[in-house]
Amino acid sequence: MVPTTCTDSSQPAQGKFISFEGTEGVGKTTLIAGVAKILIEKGIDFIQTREPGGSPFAETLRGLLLDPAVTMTDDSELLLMFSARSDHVATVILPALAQGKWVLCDRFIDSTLAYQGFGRASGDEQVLAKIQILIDNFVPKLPDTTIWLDLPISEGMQRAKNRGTLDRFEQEQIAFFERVYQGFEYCHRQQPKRIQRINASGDMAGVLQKVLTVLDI
Ligand code: Z5A
Repeated sequence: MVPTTCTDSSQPAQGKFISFEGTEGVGKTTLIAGVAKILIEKGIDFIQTREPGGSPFAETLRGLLLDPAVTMTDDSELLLMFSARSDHVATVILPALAQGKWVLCDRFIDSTLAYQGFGRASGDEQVLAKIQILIDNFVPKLPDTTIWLDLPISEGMQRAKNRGTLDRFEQEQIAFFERVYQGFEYCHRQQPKRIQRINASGDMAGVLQKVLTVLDI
């Protein structure tokens, strides 16, 4: 997916970078569509994008990263995530923000800490330190706000269970996703101001309302 755009040239520059995070099936895609609808109603310029992916090069890497037929080492996976991210940030996110647009991004750096740092490496301090070095050196802009959709693993899996072929991550066992959840808890503890924890249980309208309140729109 290359980002979709909504343009209203009358808007003053007020770009905001918002990422949406959570374990599998928490409702990020559905929620981002709800936020996008409100931004259109309010005439706020935005782009909608995702990781891994969001630029032509990064989408190519996404194909590799999610392909269940591809095997790679944990370090290779981590570096590919950052290679994709570097291109996405430079060619899509920063230009949009510079034009005053809001950026709605489905997953960003916290997914790397959660999936590669905890899902793959159980929170190993050396791996977390490696990830932090990559963030410090290759991510010039952190999200202004991150929405962490907090939902029990079993509920997310229940929501997502009707999908067809499972990708490379979805094939993991439940223990992997439990560690990923701990990873998001870790991220929230580290940066409680940026990362807003939203209870994602309950109907979509209720979850959307909580998020709109946090984003003040
Ligand atoms: N990954 C990584 O390892 N490291 C990184 O740095 C990054 C990513 C950036 C990308 O997968 C994979 O890459 C991801 C982590 C890894 N792997 N996993 N697992 P993706 O982007 O293709 O998929 P995803 O991010 O996991 O999203 P998802 O599973 O497709 O789910 P979602 O977008 O959060 O949920 P949804 O599609 O909006 O909703 C799922 C279903 O629930 C759907 O039928 C909805 O209608 C329903 N739904 C949504 N909200 C509700 C409510 N409130 N109630 C009831 N039902 C609901």
